[in-house]
Amino acid sequence: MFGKFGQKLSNIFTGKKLDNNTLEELEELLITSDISYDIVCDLIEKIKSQRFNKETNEKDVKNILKDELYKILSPCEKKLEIKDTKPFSIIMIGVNGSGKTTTIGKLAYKFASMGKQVSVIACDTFRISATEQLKEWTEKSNTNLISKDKSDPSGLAYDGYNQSKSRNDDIVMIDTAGRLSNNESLMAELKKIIKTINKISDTAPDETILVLDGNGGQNSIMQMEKFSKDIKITGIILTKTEGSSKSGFIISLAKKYNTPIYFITDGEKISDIREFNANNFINNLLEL
Ligand SMILES: Nc1nc2c(ncn2[C@@H]2O[C@H](COP(=O)(O)OP(=O)(O)OP(=O)(O)O)[C@@H](O)[C@H]2O)c(=O)[nH]1
Ligand SMILES: [Mg+2]
Repeated sequence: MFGKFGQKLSNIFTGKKLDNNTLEELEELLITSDISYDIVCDLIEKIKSQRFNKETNEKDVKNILKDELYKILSPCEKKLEIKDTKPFSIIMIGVNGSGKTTTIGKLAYKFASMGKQVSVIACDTFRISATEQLKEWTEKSNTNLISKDKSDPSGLAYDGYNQSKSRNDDIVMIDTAGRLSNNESLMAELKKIIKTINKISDTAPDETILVLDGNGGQNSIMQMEKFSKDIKITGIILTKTEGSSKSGFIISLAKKYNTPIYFITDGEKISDIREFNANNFINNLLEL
């Protein structure tokens, strides 16, 4: 069974010779599928170079599209590997509301279910309810919350990291306040948190993960650009992917940055998180 995209594709490609008209129709179809325009142009060029003036059916085109997208995306399909460094430290960064705290909650649960000992440091001291929100998640996953009212985020990160170390935790995750990358003082604060824990351990933070809203479109591309100017981002988590948007922007990000995409999340429940799979993502994107 084809999804909508597959059906439309078979309407365009009827086994006739591929000409400019069919290519134009394909371009329009690809643009509606949430793939960024730069990538659409590349895909059209690829199909043109392989099939122009040749009899072409929907299956030929589908295979080229899948292959080309897979070439771009598959290098980003990497597992988040928890190394033996104790504690293995993960900091989550991103704009307001992208899903950092919720994702930390889900990961704490996931790691705890794998038998790991986990602490979470509530470094979003900016929003009063943020610690409360994290507390609920750590209670659900039976993991340890480290928080301190009215403390400054980097001081708390420092103390929290040390506490986690003395508990002999396997993993420590650091939640941070949402911030726009053009807010210089908040960006400076983020850099300070990172620098501070790096004073305790050379490898810390072991992972710096940018959490991106899957519905963010071009805006998410800009966020990656801006955050990575100041901070070395080692991975991406894509949230809210169960919605109508298919997060096609991630193809452009993969092409430009090659950053691992560790997880996607698709709901608000604790188990709504899965490892990123390039094949599944492409099938969903192309509605195949
Ligand atoms: N539908 C859906 N909602 C999600 C998902 N992940 C997070 N959310 C929701 O998105 C909203 C924001 O999530 P938070 O985890 O608070 O986001 P945040 O990045 O910590 O936000 P700030 O701390 O304010 O920057 C909440 O209502 C979450 O329940 C997801 O995968 N799917
Ligand atoms: Mg938060």
